[in-house]
Amino acid sequence: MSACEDREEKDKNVFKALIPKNHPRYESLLLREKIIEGLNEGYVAQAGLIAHGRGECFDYLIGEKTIDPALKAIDAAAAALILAKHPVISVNGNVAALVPKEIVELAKKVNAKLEVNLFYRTEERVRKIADILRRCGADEVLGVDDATASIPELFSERRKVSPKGIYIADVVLVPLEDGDRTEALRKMGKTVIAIDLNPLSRTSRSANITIVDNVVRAIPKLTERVEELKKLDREVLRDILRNYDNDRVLAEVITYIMNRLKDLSKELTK
Ligand code: PTJ
Repeated sequence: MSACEDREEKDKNVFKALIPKNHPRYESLLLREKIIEGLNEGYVAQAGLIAHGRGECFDYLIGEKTIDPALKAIDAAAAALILAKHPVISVNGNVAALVPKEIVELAKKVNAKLEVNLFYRTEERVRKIADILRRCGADEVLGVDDATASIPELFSERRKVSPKGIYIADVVLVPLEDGDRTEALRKMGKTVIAIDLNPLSRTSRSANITIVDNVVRAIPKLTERVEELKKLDREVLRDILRNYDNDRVLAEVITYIMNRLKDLSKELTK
């Protein structure tokens, strides 16, 4: 049994023993446990817990499901990744805790490189995350000993990137990102795909394509769409990208939330 399978066993047994299966918030509590476990094992940043809580709040607002605007963004993201020459998937602590196996699977499907890139970078966390990805089947993980290049005009630890990865990438997938790096990557001429539950964040507003959805739903759906869209002509994929308008999609998310809240408020007062 590989260590990745070990993790799955652990999820099934330990977490499920802690949280009663019939708990109405079972799925959500399970995700919390994964983040807490990552913190205890030393690869999730303390701020990762706060980021997760913010994500939970926005997930409530969209009804904890993948909404139509996110599906549009997923299609555009799949097209961009398939068309990319040097796609790279950036991995941080929360992603390693929530979707390690799924992110490796997506990377394989689109021939993308996996690179560990952390806001709260420590060499110990980098190594632990790389180790998790390898145990989940990654052949190569960048950003460990080779984070020798620098993203210009970026002063956080996130500036440290691999010259074989993010530095030369044309398309970068950045789940749970901070706005600064998204803007800096855009300035370098890269196409940035963000996954962020907060449609108002600077990351969401500055990425080329923003999937407003939980990474635990978005990554498997993106892999599924990649499989389907791979069968299409490249010109059709280019059309999907040409017709994609990120501001419009973000506006649709906000409208969706407003309408949902109006409906919920009506229900309470009828
Ligand atoms: O592992 P490190 O050191 O790189 O640190 C990672 C965190 C997440 C702590 C760091 O990047 C950070 O501080 O991020 P922010 O600025 O808090 O932004 C995180 C964004 O991700 C917020 O807008 C959250 O709403 C969103 N978010 C949180 N959980 C999820 C999420 N989006 C999608 N899926 C989630 N599960």
